[in-house]
Amino acid sequence: MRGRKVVVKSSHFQFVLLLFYLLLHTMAAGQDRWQKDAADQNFDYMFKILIIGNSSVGKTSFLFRYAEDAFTSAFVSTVGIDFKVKTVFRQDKRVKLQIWDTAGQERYRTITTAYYRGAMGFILMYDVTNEESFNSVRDWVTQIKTYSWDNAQVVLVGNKCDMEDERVVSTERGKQLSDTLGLEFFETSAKENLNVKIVFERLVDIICDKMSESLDSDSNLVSASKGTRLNEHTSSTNANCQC
Ligand SMILES: Nc1nc2c(ncn2[C@@H]2O[C@H](COP(=O)(O)OP(=O)(O)OP(=O)(O)O)[C@@H](O)[C@H]2O)c(=O)[nH]1
Ligand SMILES: *[C@@H]1O[C@H](CO)[C@@H](O)[C@H](O)[C@H]1NC(C)=O
Ligand SMILES: [Mg+2]
Repeated sequence: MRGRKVVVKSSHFQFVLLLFYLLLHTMAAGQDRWQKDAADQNFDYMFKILIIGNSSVGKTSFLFRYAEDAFTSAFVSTVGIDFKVKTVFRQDKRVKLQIWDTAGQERYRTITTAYYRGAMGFILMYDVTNEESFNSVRDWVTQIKTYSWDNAQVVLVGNKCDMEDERVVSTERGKQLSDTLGLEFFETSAKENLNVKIVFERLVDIICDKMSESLDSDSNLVSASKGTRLNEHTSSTNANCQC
C-alpha cells in the first residue's frame, strides 16, 4: 500500500515538474522569438492565433503544412504547446501571425487554456473520420468563451477530408453545426494541402474586418471588447468545401 502511494505521488511530482519545465521552455523560446520579432518592425499588425481541437485531429500537421509546406504521416502527439511565426499580406497590410499549436490531450488543458488570453483568432479543428472529435466541438467553443477575449474570431475546420473512405462526419453536418454556432467553415487536408492557406487568410480577414468594425463604431480600441460575442455572430453562410 505504502509503496503504491509513493509511486502515485512521484509520478504526480514528475508531471508537475514536466509542466514547470514546459512553461519555462515556452517562455524562454517565446521571449527569444519575441525579441527577434521586435527587431523586425516590418509589419503593420501582429495577430496571435491558436489551433485547438481534440488530440490527433491534425493540428500540428496543419501548421506544419502551412509553415513548412510539408507533411509527415507519423503521429507525435504534442506535449504542451509550441508556436510558429509567419507573415502574410492582406489588404495592403503586412500581418505577422504568431500561431500557437496546442496539445489536444486533456492532461495538458491547464497549460493550453492559459494561452487563450489575448488570442485574436482560433482555428477549431475536428477530424472528419472521428465522430468524437466532431461531438466535442461545442465543448471547445465553451472553452474559448471561458478563457478568451469576447472578440476572438473562430473558424471551424474539418480536417482529413482526403480520407473519403473513412469519413464519418459528412460535409453537410459540419456545415450545419457551423451555421448553428455562427462560425465560418472549411474542410481541409493537411496531407493533400487542401484549403490550408485559405483558412489562415480567411481568419486574418475576419479579424481585420472585426477590428475596423469596432474602430468605426467606437473610434476607440478599448471599447472593442464590448462588441459582438461568439454566439451572436450572424455571418458564415459560405460553404467552403472543395474536397
Ligand atoms: N490522411 C490524413 N492524415 C492526417 C491529416 N492531418 C494529419 N494527419 C495525420 O493524423 C495524425 C495526427 O496528426 P497531428 O497533427 O499530430 O494531430 P494533433 O491534432 O496535433 O494531435 P495532438 O498534438 O495530440 O493534439 C498524424 O499521423 C498525421 O499524419 C490529413 O489531412 N490527412
Ligand atoms: C475531446 O475534447 C473534449 C473537449 O475538451 C473532451 O471533453 C473529450 O474528453 C476529448 N476526447 C478525447 C477522446 O480526448
Ligand atoms: Mg499536435
